[in-house]
Amino acid sequence: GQIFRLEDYKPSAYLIPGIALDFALDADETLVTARLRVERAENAPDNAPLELDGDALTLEALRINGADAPVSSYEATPDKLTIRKLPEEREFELTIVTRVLPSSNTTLMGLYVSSGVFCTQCEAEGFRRITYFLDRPDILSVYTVRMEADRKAAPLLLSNGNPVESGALENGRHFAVWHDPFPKPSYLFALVAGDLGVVTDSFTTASGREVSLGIYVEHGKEERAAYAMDALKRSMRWDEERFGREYDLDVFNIVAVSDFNMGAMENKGLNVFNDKYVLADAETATDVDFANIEAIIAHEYFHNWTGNRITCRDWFQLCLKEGLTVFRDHEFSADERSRAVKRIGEVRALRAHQFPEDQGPLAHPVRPRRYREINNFYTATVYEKGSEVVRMLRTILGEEAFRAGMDLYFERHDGQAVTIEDFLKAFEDASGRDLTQFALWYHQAGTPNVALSSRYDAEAKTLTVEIEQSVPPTPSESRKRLMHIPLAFGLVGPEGEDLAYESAEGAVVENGVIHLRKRRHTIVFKGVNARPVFSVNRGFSAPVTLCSEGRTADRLFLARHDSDPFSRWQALTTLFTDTLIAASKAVRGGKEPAFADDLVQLGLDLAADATLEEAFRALVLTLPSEADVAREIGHDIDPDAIHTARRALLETIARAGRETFGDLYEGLHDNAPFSPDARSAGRRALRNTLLEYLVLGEGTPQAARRQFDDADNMTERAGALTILAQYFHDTEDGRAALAAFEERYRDTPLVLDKWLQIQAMIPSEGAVSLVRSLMEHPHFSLANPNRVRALIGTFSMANQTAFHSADGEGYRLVADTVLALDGQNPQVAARLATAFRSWRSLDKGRREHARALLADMAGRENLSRDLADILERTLA
Ligand code: HT7
Ligand code: ZN
Repeated sequence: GQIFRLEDYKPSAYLIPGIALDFALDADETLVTARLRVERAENAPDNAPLELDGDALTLEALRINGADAPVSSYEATPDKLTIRKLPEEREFELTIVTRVLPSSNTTLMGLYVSSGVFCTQCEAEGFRRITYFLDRPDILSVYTVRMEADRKAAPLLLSNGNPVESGALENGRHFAVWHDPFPKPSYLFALVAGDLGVVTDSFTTASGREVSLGIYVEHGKEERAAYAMDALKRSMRWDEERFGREYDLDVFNIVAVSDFNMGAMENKGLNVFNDKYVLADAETATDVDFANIEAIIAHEYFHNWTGNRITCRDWFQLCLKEGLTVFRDHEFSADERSRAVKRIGEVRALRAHQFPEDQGPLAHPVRPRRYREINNFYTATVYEKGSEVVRMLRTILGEEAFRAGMDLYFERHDGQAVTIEDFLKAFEDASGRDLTQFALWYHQAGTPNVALSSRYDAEAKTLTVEIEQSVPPTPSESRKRLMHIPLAFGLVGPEGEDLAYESAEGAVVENGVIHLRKRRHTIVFKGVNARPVFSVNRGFSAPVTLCSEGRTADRLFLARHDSDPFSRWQALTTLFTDTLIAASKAVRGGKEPAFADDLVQLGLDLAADATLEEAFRALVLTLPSEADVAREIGHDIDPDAIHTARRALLETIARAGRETFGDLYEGLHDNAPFSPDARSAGRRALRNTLLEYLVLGEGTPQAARRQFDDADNMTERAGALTILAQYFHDTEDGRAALAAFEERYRDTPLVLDKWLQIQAMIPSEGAVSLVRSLMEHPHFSLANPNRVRALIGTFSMANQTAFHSADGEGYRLVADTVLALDGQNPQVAARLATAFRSWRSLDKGRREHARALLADMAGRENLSRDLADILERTLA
C-alpha cells in the first residue's frame, strides 16, 4: 500500500474557497450535488490537472461552469476524479453529482444511518465518501448546505453554522439550508437528519452574544441529557475564563447517535457524539460515565478554537489539535474536580495505554513522519502523550509565559491550517526561549528512562543527586537524541516539610524544576540542614520511566509525608508494583508469595486517613492492575502467575483490614439523594473499593449482594455486580445478580453493555466460551462498535489470564472477531487488533500462539488497509 510521508507535503495547486452542497436524502440512495468554487493557486501551472479524492463513490454528472464536461476531459473511479481539461481562468465552478448509499454503509464513515437517523463522520477522510473533493485539512472552504428529506422520517435537518432557511416541499418532503461563515476543512463538515428529541438552553458569551444550545437524543431520553448540557455550559464559561476564548456562532448543537466509531466529533457548530458520552442519570450511568461525559463534552467544545478556528496543515500534525485539546480538557476537569485525583487518573491511563504503545512495535512519535492509514494514528501517543508535551511546555515556561504563547498562537494563526513548528514558534516568540531541544518530544518516539541516585553529606550539608537520561530504541529509530526533561522536585525533610537549600549546581534548577538536558547531571544542593528524601517527577511533570535507587524506607516515608499527593500515590504504587513483581516470581518458582507488614499497614493507614479525600483513598487501595505489573516485568510474562500474586496481595490486605474496612464502609453510607459531584463520587469509589476487600476478607458474597440489592445508583449497583461476577460467578448469588441486572436493563442498551463488560472481565477457565456465548446474545451485534468494545475490547484489555490463555484460545477469539469485523468496519477491526501489540513480551508458548495467529491474519486476502497496516507493523 501507499505510504504517506511528511517530507512529501506540497501545498495544493487548487483551492476551494466555497462549496454549496445539496443532499436529496434517502436511506437507500442519496444524491449529492456539490457546487465547488475552485481557484488555481498563485504559482500553480495553468495546465495542472485537478485530482479530487473519492472513496466508494459513483459519479452521476460533472459540469464545469454550468456546462456538462465532455467525457474525454475527465476520468472517474470510485476513489478518484481526475479532470485534465479545465477553463483557462483562475476561478471556475465545478458541479459534481454523486450517488451514495447511506443504509448499506457499515463503515460508519461518510454518510450513514444510525437507528433511522442520517448522520456523517468525516474525520479523517470520510468526506471523500460523500463527494469528490480535495479532502485534506489545508483546504478551507465556506460551506452552504441544503438538505431535503421526508418530513415524517426526518423532521430535524441540521448542519454546520447557522440556520438560514427551511420550508415544505411536495410529496411530504421538506428542506433546510445552513450556512457556516467560518472557512473550514472538509473533515469538519457534518449533517444530521432524523426524528429526535431535544433539550434546549442558551448561553450568553462574555461579550454578550446569545447562543442557542441544543442536545438531540432519541425520544424519551431527553432527561438523560441534562448533565451533558450542564457540562457544556461550564465548558463554555471555562474557556472564556482560562483561555479568553469565546464561542462564535448563533447556535451550538450536539447530536447523540448509537453507532459511532469513536467517542465524539467536533464538527463546527454541530458536534456528533457516541450516545455513551451524552446520556446519563443515576439509574443508568456510573460516576466514571459522568466524568467521561464532562471531559468529552468539554474536549469537543474546546476544539472550536484548537482544531477548528486553527486547524492542521496535514494529518501528520494531528497532535496539534488533539494533544493540545486533551491538555485543555484535563485542565478543565482538574479545575472542576480534584486536581490531584484527576492527575493520578491521567497518569494511570497514560501508563496503561501509551507506555505499551511506546514500548512495542506500534511506537511512533507524537508527530509521526509516515503513515499508511491515518485512522490508525488516533492513538494514545498522539492524544495523551501529546497532552503531556503541552503540559511540559507549561512547566518549562511557567503559567504566564505559557498563556502569552497561547494568546499569540490564537492571534497569529486564527483561520489557518498550521504545523507543530508554527505552534512552538508562538511560544518561542512570546517567551524568548529556545525550544529546539524541547521539540524532540514531538519528533522522537519512546519513553525516556531517567536513572537517579542521591547521597546526603551531613557535615557538608549537601545533597548530591546524580541523574542520567536514556531513550530506548524504537522501530526505525535506533539512535536517539538527548531530550529536555523537566523534573519537578522537592527535598522532603524529617517532618514532611520541603527543605530549603541555598544553591543548586550542575543543572538549571528553577522554581522547583530540574531541567535535564544532557545525558548526565550531578546536581549538588548546598545548605541542606537535614537529611532529606528526594522527591522527583512530582505531579508527573515528565512522561518518563524513573529508575531510582529503590530505598524502601524512603518510599514508605514519601507515601506518608510528601506534600505532593501525586508523589504519595506514586511512592505507594511503586512499592506495590515491586512487591507484586517479586510475588509473581515466587509463584512461578512454586513458592508462596509473601508481603511486608509495613507496606500492608501503610495501605490501611492511608485508606483510613480522614484528612485525605475519599477519591484519593480509593486510589490508594486500588492495586496496580495485572497489565500494569506485566508491563513493568516487560519480558517472558506469565499472566497466570501475576494473577495469583495479585489475588494473594488483595487477600492479605483484606484480612489485615477486615475490621477497619467494615467500619469505614458503613460510615461512608449516606442517605442523601444521588448527586454526581466529585465529592460524592469519591465516597462511592471508596465504598466500592472497600467492598471488594470486605468480600474477600469474609469469603462470602453477602456484603456485595446487599449493596447490589439496596443500591439506588448505577455506580454502586455495577460495583457490586462486578465483585459478584469476579468472585462468585459460578454460585447462585453471582448468577442471580447477573440475571436480575439483565432483566432490569433489557431495554437500555448502554447498560447492557456494562453487563457484557462485567462478564468479559471474569478471569475463569470458561471465560472464552462465556464470551463466545455472549456474542450470540440478542443484544450483541458486530455492527455496533459500543457492543464490540464492551465485550471483545474489554476481554482483550482487561482479562489478562483469559486473553492470554496458555492454549491460545483467547487470542483465537479476538482474531476471529477482528476478521469477521474487517469487512464491515475496518476502523474498529484494526483498533481491536492492537490488543496484540505487546505479544513479544510474553512467555514462549503464548508468543508462539500469538505469532501464528497474527501471521495467519496477515496472510488473508482482501484485508482492509487499516487492518493490514496494524498487522504488518505488529509483526515487523
Ligand atoms: N477528532 C475526533 C476524531 C474522530 C474520529 C477519527 C476517525 C474516525 C472516526 C472519528 N470520530 C471522531 C475526536 C476527537 O478527538 O475529538
Ligand atoms: Zn479531539
